Amino acid sequence: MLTSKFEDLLTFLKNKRILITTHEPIDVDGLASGFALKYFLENSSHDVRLYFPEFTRISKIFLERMARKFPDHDFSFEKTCNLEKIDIVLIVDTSNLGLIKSINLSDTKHIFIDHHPLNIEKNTNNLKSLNIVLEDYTSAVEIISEFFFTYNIDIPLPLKWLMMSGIMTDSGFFKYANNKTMIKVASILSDDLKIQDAYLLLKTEEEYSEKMARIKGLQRLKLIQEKNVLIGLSSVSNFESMLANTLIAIGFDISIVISKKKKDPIMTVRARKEITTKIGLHLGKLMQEIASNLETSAGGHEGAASMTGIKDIDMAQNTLLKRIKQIINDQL
Ligand SMILES: [Mn+2]
Repeated sequence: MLTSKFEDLLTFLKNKRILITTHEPIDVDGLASGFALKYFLENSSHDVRLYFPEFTRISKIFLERMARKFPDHDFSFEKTCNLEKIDIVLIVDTSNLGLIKSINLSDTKHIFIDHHPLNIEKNTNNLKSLNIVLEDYTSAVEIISEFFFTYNIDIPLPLKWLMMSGIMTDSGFFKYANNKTMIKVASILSDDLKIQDAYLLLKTEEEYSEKMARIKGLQRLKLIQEKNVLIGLSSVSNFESMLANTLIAIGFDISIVISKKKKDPIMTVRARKEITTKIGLHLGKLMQEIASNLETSAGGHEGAASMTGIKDIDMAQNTLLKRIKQIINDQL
């Protein structure tokens, strides 16, 4: 099945000018997927550009370390892009155009290669039949690695490092891994890529601002109990995902954190696996449903999702809380 999808895509891409990009800011999986796909397509003589406008702090540090470790590998990419010279955009690690803020891709033909639930309503320039969206993959770069395995293309060592790192970060260092993840990992690891070394390359010290955000977020914390389900609400100006994860780590079943950043407010939500399974909650889908009513965009997985571009963030938080309470009361 996957082979025929790949065949269709590669046939379509022949002689086209291709741009690869991902969500912004770019995380390690997006970064790894972009570089790996660019290499694969260049290796089969395609005309490819890679557009990376803005990284997360961790992926920026990671890329600098990779470039130092492998000075001969080509880690080049473009920080600006001219869509006039592009025939098709391949979007990796997201299927939500709302998460690509620096350019407007809605008027350009594009294809998604992603592991999040598909989000393409009102989107006419998406070539739907060519999308490769596989939700049972823990990272996008695992899907990209399938191109190499399918066509028997050797993966250069620097790309193996990128792939391992993408898989490790997106699987929460294997906490959310499934059997397929581990089989893929086994086929990527080699004598010159040891898993403990990959950990070291991703390890970063927490910054002062990050610690402050966590402490302030905990000071503002509000506990809501709905039928023994513990929900934590808080707000920070930055590091909302980190705080949402912290709340789950300290014992909440569900955490909703908002960030009232001046230009682009964000709401992020997390839930424990036991609770999503128990009450049939899919945060990615629920957030998309709420986002479509608020004319904004959202995306994510079963246990983690976020929404951006919200006009009234307090109202969005209340709406989400109300819907979650409703689901809890219906199911428990
Ligand atoms: Mn990903």
